Amino acid sequence: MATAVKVYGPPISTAVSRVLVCLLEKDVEFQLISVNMSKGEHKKPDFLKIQPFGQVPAFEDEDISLFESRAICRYVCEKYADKGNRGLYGTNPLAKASIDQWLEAEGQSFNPPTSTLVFQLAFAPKMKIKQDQGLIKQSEGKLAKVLDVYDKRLGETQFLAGHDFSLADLSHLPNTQYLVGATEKGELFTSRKNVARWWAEISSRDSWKKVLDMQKSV
Ligand SMILES: N[C@@H](CCC(=O)N[C@@H](CS)C(=O)NCC(=O)O)C(=O)O
Repeated sequence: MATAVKVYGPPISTAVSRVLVCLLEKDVEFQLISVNMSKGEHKKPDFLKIQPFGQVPAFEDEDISLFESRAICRYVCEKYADKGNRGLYGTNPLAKASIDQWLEAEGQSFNPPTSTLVFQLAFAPKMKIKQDQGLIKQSEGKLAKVLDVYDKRLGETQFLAGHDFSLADLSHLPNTQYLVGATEKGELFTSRKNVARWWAEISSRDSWKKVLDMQKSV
């Protein structure tokens, strides 16, 4: 019998929650293992054996370990192709390439400004770190340009990679949730008609609601 895969890290981490929502979509049993980041557990030698950069998440499936949330999600979709949402990472080369294209757009274009904004606006105040207003303004400008591209695309197709919800959409959930739910920058999303429609749809998936519940229960 297959054992549950292991995810190391707190569910409030954007990268950890990306992996959790993927596992829930794929209906893959998992065990969430706590890593006390305020005590620096993610920088300890034992943890560095599975995540050499000292970041969360780390992931184990039987005797293999992986890091980088998007790589873990791709692995989960391929390894557990027959479980849960079978179309999450496409079922033919073109569908996969289209999903990869938008997944890369998320990682390369969307993530840099949004992760900066999430840190500056949602985490820095709680950590009593001074906000960098210049960086916030610059990131907001970069994000607006990315969202203009998304708004055009989402006026043509229901989801980023086509007619079906995919890993590409899923990967946007963590950062967008913080920006819409915990900062005053949600308007960047809600003021763009097609992006707003897309966000309402992807954020109301049961898998994501379960991740939000996990975040609240920590
Ligand atoms: N690209 C990595 C990013 C991982 C990452 O930045 N994790 C953050 C939490 S969301 C972290 O561990 N920060 C602590 C640190 O860098 O020391 C991924 O997607 O897995």
